[in-house]
Amino acid sequence: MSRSAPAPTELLEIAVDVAREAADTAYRMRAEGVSVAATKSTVTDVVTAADRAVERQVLDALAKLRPDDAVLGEEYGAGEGAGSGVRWIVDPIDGTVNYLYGIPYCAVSLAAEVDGEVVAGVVRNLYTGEEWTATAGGGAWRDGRRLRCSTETDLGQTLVATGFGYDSARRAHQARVVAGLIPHVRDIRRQGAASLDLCLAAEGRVDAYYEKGLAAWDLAAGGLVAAEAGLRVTGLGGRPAGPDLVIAAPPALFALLHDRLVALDASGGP
Ligand code: LIP
Repeated sequence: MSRSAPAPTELLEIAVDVAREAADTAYRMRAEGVSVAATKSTVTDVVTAADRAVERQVLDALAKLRPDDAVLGEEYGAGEGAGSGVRWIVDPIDGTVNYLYGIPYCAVSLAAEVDGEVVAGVVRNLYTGEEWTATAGGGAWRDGRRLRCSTETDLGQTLVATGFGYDSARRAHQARVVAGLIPHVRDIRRQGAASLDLCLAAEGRVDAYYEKGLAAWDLAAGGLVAAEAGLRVTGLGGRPAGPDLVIAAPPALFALLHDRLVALDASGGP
């Protein structure tokens, strides 16, 4: 642990204050009207002026509060900081397509890493105000209530959240994977924001989640919330959760879902 790093609870307080301000900005900008400012990896991988403005607001706030910290954001990339050992990871609007269409399932996601380990995180639905928080070892919480994941043990009764990438070849592979999975589970939910999917899994509003292609900013805060609520959050085959695959499942379901996803080559494809 870095000598100068504050306690996770102190970092969480900063994250919550900054995320609330950012969510207010995102909501206000949506109400004023939103349009596509640019596209990234494909023509459906959109960015709005709000994505950029909200991330700028977060980065400016953190620079004032913690000037020596490093940052990593979806829109402005990495900033090295001055060796504090703390790195902030921000997705200014997770669920950008939902945001563009006015679907109320999008969030500000902000996490703090100390020496490479995520120790604090907040995910705030910018429409509903639902706010999930977690600190490493301190549990996962929503609006003051401690969260515990699903206790489901039967894969056939499992509600599974997932998502798809922006590249058409990857989507074709992901469609084959979900087609192979759906006969073996209760149902699938594709809601469009990984950070929120992970938080819903943290409180059993879905039983499990998996997705290929997540970036660090999609995963950092929601992954801590899910893990602190009792879910196993990993990749496949003992690898850590990351772009190849993220699976978040309760211990009683993990092996059943993991092995089914391995058989379906869920971490493979383009
Ligand atoms: C989104 C993820 C979601 C995934 C979408 C998209 P974005 O992030 O949160 O899980 O399925 O394709 O990547 O692009 O809205 O920040």
